[in-house]
Amino acid sequence: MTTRAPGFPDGFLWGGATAANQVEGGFDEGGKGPSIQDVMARGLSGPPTIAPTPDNLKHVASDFYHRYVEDIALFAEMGFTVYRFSIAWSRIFPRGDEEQPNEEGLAFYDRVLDELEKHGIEPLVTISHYETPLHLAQTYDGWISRELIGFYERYARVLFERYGNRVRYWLTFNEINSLLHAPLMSGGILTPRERLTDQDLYQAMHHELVASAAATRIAREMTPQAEIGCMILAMPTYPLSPSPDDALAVMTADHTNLVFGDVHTRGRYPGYFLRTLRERGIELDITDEDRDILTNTVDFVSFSYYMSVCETADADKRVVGAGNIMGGVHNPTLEASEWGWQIDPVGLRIALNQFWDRWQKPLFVVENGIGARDELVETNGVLTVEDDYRISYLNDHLVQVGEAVADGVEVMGYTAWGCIDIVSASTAQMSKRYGLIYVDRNDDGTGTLDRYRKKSFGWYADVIRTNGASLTS
Ligand code: BGP
Repeated sequence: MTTRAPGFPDGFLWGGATAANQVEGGFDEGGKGPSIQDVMARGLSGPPTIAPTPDNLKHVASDFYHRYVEDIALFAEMGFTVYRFSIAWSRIFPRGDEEQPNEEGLAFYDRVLDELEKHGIEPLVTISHYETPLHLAQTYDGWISRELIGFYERYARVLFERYGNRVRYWLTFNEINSLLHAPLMSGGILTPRERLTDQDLYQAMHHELVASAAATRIAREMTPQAEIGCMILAMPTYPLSPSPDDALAVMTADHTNLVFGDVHTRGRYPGYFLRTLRERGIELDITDEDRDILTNTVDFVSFSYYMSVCETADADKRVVGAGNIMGGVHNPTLEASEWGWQIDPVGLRIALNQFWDRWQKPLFVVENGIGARDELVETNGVLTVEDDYRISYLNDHLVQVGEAVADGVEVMGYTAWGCIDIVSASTAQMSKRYGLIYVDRNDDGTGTLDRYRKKSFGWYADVIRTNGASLTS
């Protein structure tokens, strides 16, 4: 094994990422209203309930709501220079359509920012991460309704007003392209997928894109030093065979994801997308004002990366397997995680190059990691997790980030997903762990919630301290 310095630039931001609904808990404290996650006890693996149910692990989650001081101190111990977290919309607007925000909710994030400042950690804030207020889902069917744009604008305005002088980096919607695959989690749309028309789904997409661009416009007016990014679920797609038909199938699959970045960086819909709409008989309600708002393009593009997939035009071979929300056709050359997500570090370099070549905007890897079952063991009298599998996953992906930097791609930073164990978004399990910090909580809700440093904790601290020079390839 040789050690090499992949040459991360000076000032590269190193850290971790979480989402409010998966880490905070305190689901009904401090005046918070319910969000869609409070009725999604099974995540994506079961239907929502009418009202919150006591088996929902997200109600306590990792208890960051009460333990953020300790957790941020642990992040600082690893040397984080950035922490990506989301603000729970329903802490700020408990129903989502009120005129006035909830002061207690705002004060909570003041305290979080205080802690980050104390440790010199740059905040990277996701405005909406899969936690639409439940009232907006139940009353408006989420983003199908144009009214959501106004509610989101008001919410964004309140955040920029309150935190604009403390937060430089903002993301508008988490994995905005997942809307087409997970309409409830991503778009607060309660109409079940089988009854949801393409017309409504694509209209919801348009509303989110307008809201995202509107937030960018508002930020420019209110807090000019802010940098606004979009956030895309990256899923590099390879042809299953060398046939041109498979290559074309890849292009079409890519388009359904890339359109979101295209609009965010170019300020208008691309021709291939207008063709899709025409061919499906979808007529979007797009006003002149919408078109104008969409021209407010982002400063940078952020994305999550966990895996790649294959695509084929051959219906018999088109067997879609497990994966991050959209899944895809199994790649026979790759290994997979325990949850069937195929591991492909090189795909991260490919995604970085593709996005850079296409959009010419600085890129930020804001989610990456492996969900695995961890075992707490005693080593030299200390409880820890010997998670060499996680170290190897993260190492190999970071080496590819270094390769992309060497390719000339502008990469702003890297935040490891679920840097502290949290509840899984897709399966709602605690046992699907991503953390460098172990949280003592089980799938049945038992556990002390105590925190333990995993082996990967010390490993990541070294990577950060050496600005990537300790990575091995
Ligand atoms: C992304 C989401 C995250 C996160 C991650 C891992 O899609 O942005 O919220 O959870 O995937 O997924 P999971 O928790 O399902 O393993």
